[in-house]
Amino acid sequence: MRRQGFRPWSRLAALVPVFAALLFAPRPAAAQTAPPPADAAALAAQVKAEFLHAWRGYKQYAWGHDELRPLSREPRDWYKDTPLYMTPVDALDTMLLMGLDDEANETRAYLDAHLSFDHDIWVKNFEITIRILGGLLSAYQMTGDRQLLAKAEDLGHRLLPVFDSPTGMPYMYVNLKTGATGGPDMGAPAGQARRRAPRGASNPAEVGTLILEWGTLARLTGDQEFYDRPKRALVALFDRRAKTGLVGDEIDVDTGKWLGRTSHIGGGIDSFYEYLVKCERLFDDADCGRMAKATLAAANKYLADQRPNGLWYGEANMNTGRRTATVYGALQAFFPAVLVLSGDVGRAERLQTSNFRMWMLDGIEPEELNYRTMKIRYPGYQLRPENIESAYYLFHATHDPRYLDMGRDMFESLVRYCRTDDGYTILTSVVTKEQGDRMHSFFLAETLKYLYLLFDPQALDLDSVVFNTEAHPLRKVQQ
Ligand code: DMJ
Repeated sequence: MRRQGFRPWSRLAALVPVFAALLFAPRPAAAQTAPPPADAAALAAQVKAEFLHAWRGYKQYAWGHDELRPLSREPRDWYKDTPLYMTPVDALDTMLLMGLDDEANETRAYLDAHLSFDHDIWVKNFEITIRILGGLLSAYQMTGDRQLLAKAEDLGHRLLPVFDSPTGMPYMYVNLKTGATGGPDMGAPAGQARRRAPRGASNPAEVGTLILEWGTLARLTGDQEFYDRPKRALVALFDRRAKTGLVGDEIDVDTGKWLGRTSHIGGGIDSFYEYLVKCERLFDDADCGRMAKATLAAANKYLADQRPNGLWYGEANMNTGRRTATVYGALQAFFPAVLVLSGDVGRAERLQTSNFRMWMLDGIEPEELNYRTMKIRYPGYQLRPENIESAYYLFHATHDPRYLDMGRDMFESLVRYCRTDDGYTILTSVVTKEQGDRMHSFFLAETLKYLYLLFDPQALDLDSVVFNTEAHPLRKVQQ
C-alpha cells in the first residue's frame, strides 16, 4: 500500500476516456433504486481529466493573468495591470499531486521567470498569504525548487509590515512596494467604499489565518520573526474573546475593540478555528492546542444547533451566546473537517449529513441557507470546496463509502451545472442554474484537489501533511 508523502501519478491516465463515458451517461430521471457504489478509481481519473479541461481553458484564454472568465473567454486580474498569477500558483501543487508533470514543469518555469512582488499595489494580506505564500511553500516542499522558496521569502518580507499595529494584529492591506498598510477601504475601487471603515477594521479570519504559511516560512528560512508575528496576532485575538469564549465578526486592530459582535463559523471567522487546530498539528504548539480547545468548546456550546432536521451551526451574540440567526452555507461546510481533526468524528458525521442535505436541496449547494425554514438566503454557488473537503476528511477518518458516494454526487453536480466549453464557472443561482463568469483559482487549488484525493486517497498521506485553508499541503520541517 502506498503511504508516502508525495508521489508521481502514473496509473490512471489510460482509463480517462472510458470513465468519462461512464460519468456522463445520463441517469434515469426518476430512478427509485440507490445508485451503485462510487467507483473511486474511475472517478479519480475523471477528476483529473476535468482538471486538465479547466487548466487548458485558463492557458488558452488567460495565461499570464490571475484568473479565467470562462464565459467571456477573457482573463481577470485582481490588481489592475499587475497579475500575480493566482491560478497557476494555486494550481501548481494540484498538478504535482495528480502526476501532471509536463504541466507542472511548464508552470514552475513560468513562475520562476515571471513572478515578482516588486509592484506598487495594495494587496489583501490574507488572500496573498493563503494562495500565493501557501502555494509557493507547498510547491517548494514538493519540488525542492529553491526559486520558489526565495520568492516566498521575498513576499514574506514585503507583507511583514501588516503586523505593525498597536495590538500586533495585522492590517488588512499592505502595499507590496512601499510597505504602507491600510484597512478595508484600500480594497474598494475608488469612490465605491461600502462605508468608511476604520483603518484598523479586520476580522478573525484575516487576523488568525496566517500562522501555517508564515510559520512554515520561518522554519524553512530560520527567521523566527515569521513565526512570532502571526502567533502574537493569534494570541491577541484569542485574548479578546468574550466570556462565552466566542469571538465576534469584526475587530479593530488599532484599538483591539470589537466592531461586530456576531459570532458564527462562516466567512470572516471560519479559518480562525481551522488554524488553531492545525497550528498545534503542524508545529506541536501547545498554546495553539489550548486555544483551539477553548474556541471549539465555545462554538459547540453556543453556535451548534440541533434541530429536527439535523445538526447545524448558526449565529449568536458573542457576549450573551444568544442565537441571532439560523444561517448556514457553503463556507460553513468546512467545519466537519475541523471537527475530525479535533477528534470529534461523531459530531463531524452529523454535520456532514446536514452539509449534504444542503447540497442536495437544489442539486448543488447555495451560498447561504436558513436551516430553520430550509429556504435559500443567497442562491449563488462560487465553485467552493468546503463540502467536498469535509467528505474527504470523513472518508479518511471512517473509511465509510457513503462519503465516496457524496463526493461522486457533488462531482456530478459540478460537471452538470458548472462546466463550460472552456473551463468551470460559478452559478449566480443554484435554483435557476444560471451561470456567472468566473473561475476562482481555488477551484483548481482546492475543489478538484479534494475530489481527487477523496477518490485516490493514497496519492497523499493526509497524516503526513497539514493543508492550509487554500488546500496547499504543508509538511512539518524538521529542525
Ligand atoms: C478559499 O479561498 C479558502 O478556502 C478560504 O478559507 C475560504 N474561501 C475560499 C474557498 O471557498
